[in-house]
Amino acid sequence: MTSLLILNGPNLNLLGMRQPEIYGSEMLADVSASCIAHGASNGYAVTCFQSNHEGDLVDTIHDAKGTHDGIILNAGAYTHTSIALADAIVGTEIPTIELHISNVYAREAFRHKSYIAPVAVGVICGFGTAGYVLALNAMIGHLGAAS
Ligand code: CA2
Repeated sequence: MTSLLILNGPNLNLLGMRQPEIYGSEMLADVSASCIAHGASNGYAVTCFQSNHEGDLVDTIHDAKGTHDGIILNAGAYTHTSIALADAIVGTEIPTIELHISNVYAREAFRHKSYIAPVAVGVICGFGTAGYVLALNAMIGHLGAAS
């Protein structure tokens, strides 16, 4: 079965607990459950992982090689700073979609820079937590088109 990894970076464990005007009121566990159910109903295995630590995220991308066929990555603030995450995506050659809950281009200028976007298949942002399922559908379409 094709396997997809949803990887969430720093502070996304706070989803649903703070700043609902930006990030909505859904908890990360509920978003993850919806993604797993959506994957299952389309014949895909979905695994979700969150870490606040850059190195853990790098390790998880490395470990995804040979296990997962695509990655949906909301790298949080590391999107705007992390060459290490970009290098991990390039190094593993796993198709990756960059995802953001908020429209980062309607926010502070420092959120307009992404180290992930140039090495990603594409970017989805600004659709709230619904973006996770949008990204899953995009990855399913991308992998289907590639095979
Ligand atoms: O919009 C997104 O998904 C972001 O990746 C979220 C990051 C932010 O640094 C990026 O620029 C855009 C921040 C994640 C913080 O998540 C929270 C969720 C609820 C309450 C507080 C923080």
